[in-house]
Amino acid sequence: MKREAFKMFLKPGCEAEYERRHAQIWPELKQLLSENGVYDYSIYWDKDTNILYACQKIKGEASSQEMGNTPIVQKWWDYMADIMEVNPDNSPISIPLIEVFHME
Ligand code: RM4
Repeated sequence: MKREAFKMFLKPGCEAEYERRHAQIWPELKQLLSENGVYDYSIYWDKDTNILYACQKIKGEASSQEMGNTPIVQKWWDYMADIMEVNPDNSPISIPLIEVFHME
């Protein structure tokens, strides 16, 4: 098991919509993430900066951010692109974070 964390960037004024879409996350996306070993996955919003901090555990090889080669992830990224800062392929700009402390 690996722990990964990264930050993404929400467009201003989009927090409610971001939360609404995630409350209705597509079952097929959840299933894909789970089947590929991503679990215990949380995203936190910093209201002062609109930065989204994500943390997840990974039993497999790939993090959620490395699954853009699957149609369902790409479709989700396309869906989310209007409210997030994204790359040209609509993947969210994701900056890896360095773990400096962990306690079980
Ligand atoms: C985020 C972002 C991530 C995805 C989660 C479910 O807004 O799109 O890449 O793994 O949603």
